[in-house]
Amino acid sequence: MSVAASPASFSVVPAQRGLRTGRVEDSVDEHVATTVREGLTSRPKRLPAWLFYDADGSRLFDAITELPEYYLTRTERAIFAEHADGIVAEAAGGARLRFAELGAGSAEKTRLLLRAAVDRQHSVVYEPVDVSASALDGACERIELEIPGVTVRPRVMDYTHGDGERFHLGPMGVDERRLVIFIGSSIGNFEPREALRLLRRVRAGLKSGDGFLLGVDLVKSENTLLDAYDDAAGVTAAFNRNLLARLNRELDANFDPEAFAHCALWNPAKSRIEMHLVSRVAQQVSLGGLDLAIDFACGETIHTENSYKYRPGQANELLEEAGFAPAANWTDERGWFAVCLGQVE
Ligand code: AVI
Repeated sequence: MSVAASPASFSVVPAQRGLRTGRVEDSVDEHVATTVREGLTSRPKRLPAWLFYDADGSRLFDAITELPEYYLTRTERAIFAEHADGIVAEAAGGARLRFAELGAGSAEKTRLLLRAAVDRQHSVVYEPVDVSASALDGACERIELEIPGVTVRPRVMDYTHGDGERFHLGPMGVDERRLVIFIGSSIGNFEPREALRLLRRVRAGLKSGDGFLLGVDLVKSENTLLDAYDDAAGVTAAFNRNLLARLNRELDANFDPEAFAHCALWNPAKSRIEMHLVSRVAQQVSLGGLDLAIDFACGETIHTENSYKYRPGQANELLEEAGFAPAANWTDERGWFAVCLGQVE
């Protein structure tokens, strides 16, 4: 276990939109409210990782991806830089390809694939899928400007929920194949059962020849993994604690984020990095927006994230279980990260 004992040296600069100024938000998001009530009244206490990503949390995550210890982003980017042409050729199999990406993000790594597709077929349709329309806005405009030949068709959709429901992305040309991209080790933040359910839903909305490109972080030395989730500059600690600051802003809570230590630990039995917030003292916290008071014992934790690490071959097993035929894998020379292509037969 590694606990960051000192306060984070990385602080959040309030976003420029006038909303994140420390005052309580005007209205309470019901989904956030229900989730937080459930999570903080259960034992052990837990909060889901999606709560990290408010405006401040998203900026902190972008900062994490640049950290020397956080090898994931740059390793996956290097795989794409080296193999984009091969990935596109393998997925296209002679047809025209169009891309759908789960989670919009900055699409920084996807650009490498889009460029390779434009080189190959002159133009390409890119469909970023996200629950948040605002997350899609900026990224889309920039890509069309930066890569002539790319047409962006954003889709606002909650791809993480909707048990049993089909995942519909709309019609395509006769000679087109769709490649659904889910990269950045995002699958690692899903429980194994949820991951399988998500892939099955996506598979149900695809046709023969379409593909799924999955980026997974692989098991490696415990120290390397722990450093990636407990960096020296304290950015990951700030990311973890921002969750409490978010509850202060949105739910009128009075958490003192520094009264909680950031803890990252490797759980070998579950093959996952866990993040927790550990109460440094016995304390009571009130959440005015929920009319709720929560007691914490000294050392009691809130479990905030799981990040599953795959062993080689495991992503292909997942693809197969979801109904895709494993078609190709690309990895880096250290074997730290894998990009796996599954196809619908
Ligand atoms: C977004 N996700 C893949 C990141 C991860 O590595 O699990 C989130 C993260 N948590 C701490 N650092 C980064």
